[in-house]
Amino acid sequence: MLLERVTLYHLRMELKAPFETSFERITHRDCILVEAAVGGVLGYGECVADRNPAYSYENTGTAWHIMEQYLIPALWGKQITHPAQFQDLVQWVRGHQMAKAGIEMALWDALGKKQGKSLREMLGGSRDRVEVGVSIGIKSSPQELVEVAASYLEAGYRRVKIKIKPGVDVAETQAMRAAYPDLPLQVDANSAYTLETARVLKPLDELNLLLIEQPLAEDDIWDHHHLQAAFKTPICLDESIHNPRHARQAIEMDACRIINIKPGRVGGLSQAVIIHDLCQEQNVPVWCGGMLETGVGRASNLAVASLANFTLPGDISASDRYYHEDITNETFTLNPDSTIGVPDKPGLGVTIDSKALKRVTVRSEVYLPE
Ligand code: OSB
Ligand code: MG
Repeated sequence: MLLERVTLYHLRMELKAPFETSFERITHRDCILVEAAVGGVLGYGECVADRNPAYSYENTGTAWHIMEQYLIPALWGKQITHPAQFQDLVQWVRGHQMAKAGIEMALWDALGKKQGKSLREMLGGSRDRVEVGVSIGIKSSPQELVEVAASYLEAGYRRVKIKIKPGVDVAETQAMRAAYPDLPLQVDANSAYTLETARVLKPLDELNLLLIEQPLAEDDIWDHHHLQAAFKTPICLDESIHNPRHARQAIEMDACRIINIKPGRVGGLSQAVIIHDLCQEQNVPVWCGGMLETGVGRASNLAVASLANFTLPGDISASDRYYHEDITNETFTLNPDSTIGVPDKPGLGVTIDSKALKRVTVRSEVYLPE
């Protein structure tokens, strides 16, 4: 099948509540929706690069540029038989994993629709519902954090992740543990510490946490090895893992005992599956991270999280946790057992609400074969 047309949409969507991490506080979330016309069907992909180059060096501006100048042109005139083939065509483009992943997702959706197969089927997922949790941003006090967590527990979430940063870490996590002694709980520092400053986190080791996510710098797998040696709680890497080789080396170094897989961060769903498989061989559990996705990226995350070695709950909350109005007609709701159903319709299994899309689009551009 040939690629016939690509439309990029830069979206800006207001969050229901501000989301604060160690690196920024956002009230709106930006992303790029990729619409690819392939063999007469439309496939959609979500590029998770944010407005600021803070979580990653990529942002909506760089991703748009890389897609427009390199990734889309690489596909014109090429027979596309499998989405993973895209990786061979763009392998020469260094980095820019989120840009690549956005295009690849649209190809999976289009080919799934053509073949009448759901993304879960195409990826080899083994479950029809996946366990999920909620990721809670930094709050102004431990009490407020505990209250916000209470509302999510009330809504049915059975696993909570809290964001931490220097000065907003031990007291907050202790307050959560005191309020909820048996709650599956984990923390995420988004690279805010160094090996030296991370010493203050030692009391967390007594709180029976599921994991400590990405305490140190993205490009510092080795110091995570030193930190893991000092902690009994598993270290989990997020920002540090950009490809299967990083995952293999981090495991070999004992820099982490769990890996957070975000298809956007590793260059696409095909790469996420490779990392999943190599972790499975090494008995390293994985879970699906989130980037505050719209219904498009959420559908994709649910499909990938249905693979067998995604044994920890994902940061894949219900649609109503994020936006007043999503861009898909389908919304994802939380089941009473803290799971969300995996879409079973062809491709991603979602349809676009074109009016909603129009309301949140700040720029769009159509690209045709050269
Ligand atoms: O580090 O996991 C992260 C959101 C934006 C950027 C980075 C992260 C996050 C989250 C949100 O934790 C998870 C979600 O989508 O619910
Ligand atoms: Mg993280």
